[in-house]
Amino acid sequence: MRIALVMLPCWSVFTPPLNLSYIARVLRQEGHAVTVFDFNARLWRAMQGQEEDWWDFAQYERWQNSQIFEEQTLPTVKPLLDSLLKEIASRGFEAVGFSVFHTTAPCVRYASKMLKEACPGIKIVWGGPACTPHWVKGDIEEETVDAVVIGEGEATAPELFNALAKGASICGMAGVAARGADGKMLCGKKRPPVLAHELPLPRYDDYDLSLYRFSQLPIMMSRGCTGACTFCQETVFFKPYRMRPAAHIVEEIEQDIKQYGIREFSTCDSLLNGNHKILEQVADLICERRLDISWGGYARLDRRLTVELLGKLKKAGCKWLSFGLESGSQKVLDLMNKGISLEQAAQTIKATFEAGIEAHINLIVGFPGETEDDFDMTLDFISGNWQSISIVNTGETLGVGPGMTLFEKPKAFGILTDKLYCFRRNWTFPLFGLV
Ligand code: B12
Ligand code: SF4
Repeated sequence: MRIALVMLPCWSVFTPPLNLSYIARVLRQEGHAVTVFDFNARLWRAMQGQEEDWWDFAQYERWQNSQIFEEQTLPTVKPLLDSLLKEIASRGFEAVGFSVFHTTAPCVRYASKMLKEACPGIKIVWGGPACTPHWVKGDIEEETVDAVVIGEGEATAPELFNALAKGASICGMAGVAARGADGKMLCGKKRPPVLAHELPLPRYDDYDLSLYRFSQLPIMMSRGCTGACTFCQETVFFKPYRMRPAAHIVEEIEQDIKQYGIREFSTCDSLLNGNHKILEQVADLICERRLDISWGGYARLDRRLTVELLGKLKKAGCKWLSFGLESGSQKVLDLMNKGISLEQAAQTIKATFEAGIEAHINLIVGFPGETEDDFDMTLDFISGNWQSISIVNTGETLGVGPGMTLFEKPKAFGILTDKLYCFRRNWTFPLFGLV
């Protein structure tokens, strides 16, 4: 089957997308003719030079909020976007796969409708972290999309596209949500977790690597997380936590250096230190093979991140670790089910700094039950540990979405609004002093 895989705005322009690289490889293994289009990066480049960078953190609402997208963003980007989409429409693809994040969703909806109109018979497939049954139901029933891959895509996508190529039924296929005979959404059962070390290594020959903001490549050493924070969807999406064997990770790093001459890596793990033993082996192997690389990533404030291990990570090129501290109030951390103590958090941040690795911290504001006093404690934690903290990512107010415990059991957290299904802006919950 002739398949186009497409990334639309707005997603990170730091590196080529890892998800489409994995999906492209497994589809090619099945004999499909796959072309990958990173229209996100191409649009970003084409729009350089405007006053504001619409790919900047502060600008995501332009892409994420459907109303703002349609009324303000689309009128500006339409000529460019349409010319890119025409590239797909004119090349006879039989199916198009889009990667859907909350930040790409309005644009994906627009492109899906446009391509269906321009190329009757074309099959539209979505996959990505925003694709939960709850969220895609309307799009499936309104025929904006023919099939949605729910969860990890590497096992589902080959079976799905093989069936589409044969004109076979996809209804009820594991890992797929599609329209049933009655026009209603039907979801197949969940698939077992993907073992990334059994997959072909992702490649980046499809991309113009000069387009990206940094000369970096993505790499994912593990999938999932060992935590179960009540505001996080991660544990539902990539479940359970699994880390690739160290030798397999290092093989990918060596391939990327050899193939693309790039020595800087952007890790796509939700949790780098879910298996401290393998992480240490990775560091040892990188040093043994003198790979001279740099990298950083998300980690948990865990006491097993010892001074010794941090020293090894530093030698292996780790430049920064980004920790989900979230709050300086133990009460709020417990409500979040973070599983960390503030004392341990302070120790790990200090040890990270002393090992020569930048410690970044991420905060969440507006968790149900958080009061102004709790927020003051967060400020106190930062001022008490500022010498060891390199960056404080303030993020935005708490968002609530499918998969999160907060979403599934809102009443348990005193959330009274029924307008939960939205990210950040629209929800009507007051910031402090919650019920
Ligand atoms: C690394 C990362 C970043 C980095 C990206 C760096 C880079 N290399 O470019 C940075 C820090 C820039 C970043 C920023 C943001 N991020 Co981020 N990020 C991640 C993280 C940790 C990894 C992303 C990744 O590459 N995953 C690996 C790939 C393989 O997984 P995947 O994309 O889910 O793809 C699989 C499936 O979804 C599916 N699939 C995906 N696409 C397709 C397409 C088809 C056709 C098919 C069949 C299947 C399929 O198959 C894939 C393989 O199994 C994820 C969490 C996670 N572990 O995934 C969060 C995550 C993607 N980020 C998220 C968010 C919210 C953001 C921000 C909006 C945060 C913010 N407020 O600023 C920004 C948005 C960036 C932007 N410009 O638009 C959310 C997205 C939620 C959602 N539902 O959309 C996630 C899921 C975290 C979370 N649990 O909340 N992020
Ligand atoms: S530690 Fe991070 S990735 Fe893991 S469940 Fe908590 S917030 Fe999600």
